[in-house]
Amino acid sequence: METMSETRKPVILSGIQPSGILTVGHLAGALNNWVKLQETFHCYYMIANMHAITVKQSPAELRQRTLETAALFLAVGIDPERSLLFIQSQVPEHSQLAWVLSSMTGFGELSRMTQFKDKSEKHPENINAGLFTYPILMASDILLYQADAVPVGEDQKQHLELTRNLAQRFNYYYSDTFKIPEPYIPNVGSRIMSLQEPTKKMSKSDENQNSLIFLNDSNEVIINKIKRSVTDSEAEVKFDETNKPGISNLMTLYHLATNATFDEIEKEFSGKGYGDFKLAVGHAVAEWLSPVREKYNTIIKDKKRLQSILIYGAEEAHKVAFRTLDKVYKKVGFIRF
Ligand code: ATP
Ligand code: LTN
Repeated sequence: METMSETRKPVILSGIQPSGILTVGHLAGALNNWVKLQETFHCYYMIANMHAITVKQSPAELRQRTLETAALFLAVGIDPERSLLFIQSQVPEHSQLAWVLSSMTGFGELSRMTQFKDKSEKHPENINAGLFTYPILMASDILLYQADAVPVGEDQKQHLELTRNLAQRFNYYYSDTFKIPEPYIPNVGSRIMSLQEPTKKMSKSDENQNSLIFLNDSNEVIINKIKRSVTDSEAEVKFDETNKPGISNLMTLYHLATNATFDEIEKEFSGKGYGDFKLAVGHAVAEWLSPVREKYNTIIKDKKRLQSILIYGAEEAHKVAFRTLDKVYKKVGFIRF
């Protein structure tokens, strides 16, 4: 593999927390896009396990989820020959840069972050400092690799704006050091909603497993979850996100699985009941996800290969991250012998 530093391809960095198994929402809204970006960018794809512990995690589960997340990245088509896949905690520069940046971040700035407010409300028993300074660690993730663009969902745009502000502040105060990253919000991509509360995003930390389609769910489980999904009391298959969020969500899934347009779906199921429609969606989604699950099952069994991909990723990431951190340390006046 050519090393990142030897080429001039623009750099992409993104990450997902291993706080649960990845869902079909991640595939539709992030991973499919990550796979495509490999064609034009140098991609760093990170498992954000340090971010994950800002919410209480069981250590054994976190270890397991970290490997599962890596295996799912590979199963959907992240290619370790072209992209660097690594675990955040294995590259120490992330927390080192975060400390420097934290001395340049205002308490007021962090207090305005809506994700902090949301997560504090969701976990009132554990409003910790890590949850508060979370966006600084995220800024470090991005700035260490001089990323040109960061593919993120809407919910992360505010963190990216803070990242840009911190980079500009550092560059202005010391001298040009960091590239100012742009948000990369894909124009194609879909938001998949919870199967049980279709006005809410499908979210891997949802406690109700029936709301989620995991990327490694069996066909039978997928079909059953979709059969039991919440819909409205009418009987018309029609795309209307406001009045028919459940059916619209199933139509989005059917569209993603089969490529059929919403018009075609409406025609195909006109006059048929929701039962028939749900069954068709269940089968289509099962068929769509089967190859991912099969690849995942093979990859997760070969722990040695998985480990060596992750070790290689961390070593290469470290080389790039170290160069940036070294400059930062020099500029802030940390003595080096
Ligand atoms: P958590 O529940 O652990 O807070 P999450 O499941 O909401 O997390 P993230 O890990 O924050 O998901 O998501 C990572 C990326 O995947 C984001 O960029 C987001 O846009 C995308 N994504 C997550 N869930 C969905 C979804 N339901 N539909 C579309 N995109 C999604
Ligand atoms: N906060 C992000 C995950 C994340 C990330 C990053 C995304 C951590 N570090 C750097 C992009 C770039 C989330 O919860 N989706």
